[in-house]
Amino acid sequence: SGYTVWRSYDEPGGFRDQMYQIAKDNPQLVKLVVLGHTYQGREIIALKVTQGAKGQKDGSRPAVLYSSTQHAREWISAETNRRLLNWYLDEWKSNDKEVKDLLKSTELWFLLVANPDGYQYTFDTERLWRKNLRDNDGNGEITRGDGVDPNRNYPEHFAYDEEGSSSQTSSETYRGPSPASEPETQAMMALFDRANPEFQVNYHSFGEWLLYPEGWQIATPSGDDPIYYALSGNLDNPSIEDFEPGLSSDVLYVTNGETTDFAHVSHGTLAWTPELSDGGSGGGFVFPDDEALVQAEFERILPFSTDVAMSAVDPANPVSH
Ligand code: 0X9
Ligand code: ZN
Repeated sequence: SGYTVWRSYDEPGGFRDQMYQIAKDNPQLVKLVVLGHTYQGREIIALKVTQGAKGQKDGSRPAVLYSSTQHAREWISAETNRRLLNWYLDEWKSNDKEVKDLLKSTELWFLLVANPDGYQYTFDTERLWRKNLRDNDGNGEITRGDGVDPNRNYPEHFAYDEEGSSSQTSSETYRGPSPASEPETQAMMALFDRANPEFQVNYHSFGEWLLYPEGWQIATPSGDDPIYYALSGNLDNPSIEDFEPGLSSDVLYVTNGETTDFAHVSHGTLAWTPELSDGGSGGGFVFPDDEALVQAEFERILPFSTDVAMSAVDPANPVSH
């Protein structure tokens, strides 16, 4: 790719290759599942990490879902999530007792690239592309007005109002023609059915927030707020250093058809949208191609991310670092 840190989806050694390699290198711990295919035919891939991954029925242990790059340009989310996956595998190999116990009791699911077409497009054509690659005008090529926002297409308050998503195909928050019309949405929903996760962490960028549902309204924080509060921390002591925790619709803006709202309402999954750090260019979406800065960002999210995993066996008694 010509980058130090960043890897595209398709390139040799890119995300797709790496996911297959990780599954191959860790047969006891990792199972690869192809959840579906994009408009351009790319595989949408999830990895399950748990002891005896292949023999163990999916969803038979309490599960956590770490997802990233729904929005194509938010490269830092996929890369820090990839590092999280590798961190668990490395800790297992070095006999970290907590991680060993965790992977005997819990399934960790990784959807590193939730929007493979869009992600690849940001490497090949348009660095700041956000949406998927639905050909909205059906002219056979991808142009400016194409694509659906993968984080507005879920069947939870879909199209509830014009503020939280758009009916205009050219909008950056175009919700798509109908709920779950998009292959990326269907793949994520299939993963929810398969794993029925206790928790989801849906990494995005940017803004340094730790957001939770329900994002379609500001009046009422979600019903599980004691657990959300315990795991999110507060302004004085946020669970991710310098990330402001709070109700997504209040702290950021209202959305509808959004992933974590779907997760919470349809599956009872306690779900967060961490908005990672401002990249400093590209309007904030372009994070520097700098190993030390990327690793520091990963280390910043690590304690919260592992707290969530450690809490899955008994969500009512959350573990906080
Ligand atoms: O708009 C989004 O989908 C997310 N922000 S981003 O800048 N990464 O596009 C935030 C979604 C969080 N939910 C709500 N704000 N309701
Ligand atoms: Zn995003």
